[in-house]
Amino acid sequence: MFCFQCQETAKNEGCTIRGVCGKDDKVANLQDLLIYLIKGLCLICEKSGYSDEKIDKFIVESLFATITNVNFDDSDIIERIKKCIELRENIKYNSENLPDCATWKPENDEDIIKKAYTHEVSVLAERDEDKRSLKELITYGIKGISAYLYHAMNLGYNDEEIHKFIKSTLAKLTEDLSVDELFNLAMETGKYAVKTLELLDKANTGTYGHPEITEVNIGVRNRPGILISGHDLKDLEQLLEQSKDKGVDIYTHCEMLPANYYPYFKKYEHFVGNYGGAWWRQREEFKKFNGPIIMTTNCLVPPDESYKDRLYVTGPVGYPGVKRIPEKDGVKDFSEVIEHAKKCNPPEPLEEGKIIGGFAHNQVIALADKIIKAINEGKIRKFVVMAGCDGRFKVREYYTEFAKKLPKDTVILTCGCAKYRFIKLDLGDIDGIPRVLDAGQCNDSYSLVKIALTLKDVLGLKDINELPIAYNISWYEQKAVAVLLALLYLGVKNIILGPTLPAFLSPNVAKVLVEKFGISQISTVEEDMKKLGII
Ligand code: FS2
Ligand code: SF4
Repeated sequence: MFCFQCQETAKNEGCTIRGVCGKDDKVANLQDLLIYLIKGLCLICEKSGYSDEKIDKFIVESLFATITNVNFDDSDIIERIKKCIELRENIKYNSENLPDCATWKPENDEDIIKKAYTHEVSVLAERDEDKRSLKELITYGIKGISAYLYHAMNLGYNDEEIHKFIKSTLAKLTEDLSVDELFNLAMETGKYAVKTLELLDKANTGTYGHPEITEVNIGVRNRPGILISGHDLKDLEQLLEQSKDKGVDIYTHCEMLPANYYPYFKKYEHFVGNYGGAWWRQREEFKKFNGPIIMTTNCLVPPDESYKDRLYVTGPVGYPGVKRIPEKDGVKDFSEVIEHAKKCNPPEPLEEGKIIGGFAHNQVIALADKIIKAINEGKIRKFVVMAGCDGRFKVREYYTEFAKKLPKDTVILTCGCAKYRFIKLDLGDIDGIPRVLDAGQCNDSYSLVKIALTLKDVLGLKDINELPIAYNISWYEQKAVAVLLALLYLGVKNIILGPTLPAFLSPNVAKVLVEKFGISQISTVEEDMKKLGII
């Protein structure tokens, strides 16, 4: 296996024996084969002009399944590979002069496994280091776009143009493009990341209303509970509806926390609040929760035997031996989970208190007058975007220290699980405006873009880089790659990225990003504050 798609990749070079995430070589190789064949499927769609919603949905969900911490189940990936070939074979196409990725057919599962272990389906099949780097940057950006689009589609929002972009771009990756062509395609990926984030924002707010300032309880009640993690709001809606008046409580975990900010979900009396912190603490926290846990998307950590039988997966998520929520025509059946919860003890308390959030674009724009006044009076000197992902490595303590040391006339804009490094600190407020404004999940990154663009207009600025906003972004998985490409597409410069630059950036590609966009890696808190003009 060779995988270097996430920030925790071994030695910041690549996982070659087993993933730091827990993915074994069989699953990693099967995921490579799945992507190889999806590219072939896209090529055939392009060449034949064939298009159908089933294929679009399949591509998006399968790419999502290959994102870090989503799917660890080899049999699930094998089924997707078979489906990919079946969909392809239903299209009438001329196989002459087509590459292997568009024509290869297995006889049985053994053939699939054998093929997955071949060099030609691996990331390393591209020998040119710079082309490989750009191809993977694009592929990971498209994985992120697919995840965002998947959620929007679940809520009945879709955009044909985004599917077209995904298919045409993945098809192009089978050709021998120049470094310049690939670079342009990476920028184009950023454009579609913005478009997809905007669509998802429309889907979420159109369905559940605009997030509003909310105090989220982080303690527990004394009834059995169900913990729901990941990002899918539709899953949460169905769970809340099916579990009301059943004597169980519902708690969010990690990236599901921002669901508490939506007006729509507040009507459920048994929707109690949030339990625990960022994804990487789940082994210790799930043990103490005592009740069933549902993973709707990433980040899943390979479960401990002590709670594996309380774990349920759905959508693109998979883990061998873990129960899947039954689904028919888009309706999920949570009855088994609810019955399971009734037999469990209430959750053990981890902490008490509240998290304040709900500062998505609509809420922040509603506070615009107050914010502009504070800026004009010099009470707010700078906003610092500290958004993205959290991770296991100790080096991420940097983000807690950074937040603590920020001068009192600065405000943090956050979203994603990166917030868990500082959201529970008491950083105070500026004239009633909290110093940490949480816009939501990483899926809500569009909110931060919209806030920046609105401020730019209100302040009468020409360039997004003239705003008093500094960017200190932490990344982990491929949705963050899509968000980074979106920011670059919007022309945001001088982003500090950490805790490390992606291993998949070759020295030459990294150099171009540094020269063109001023991207740099985190160093020390003091140095970075100086670099960002904060101190
Ligand atoms: Fe955090 Fe993990 Fe949100 Fe990422 S829960 S790192 O996949 O999607 O952000
Ligand atoms: Fe390694 Fe990350 Fe790939 Fe997992 S997803 S195998 S940790 S690079």
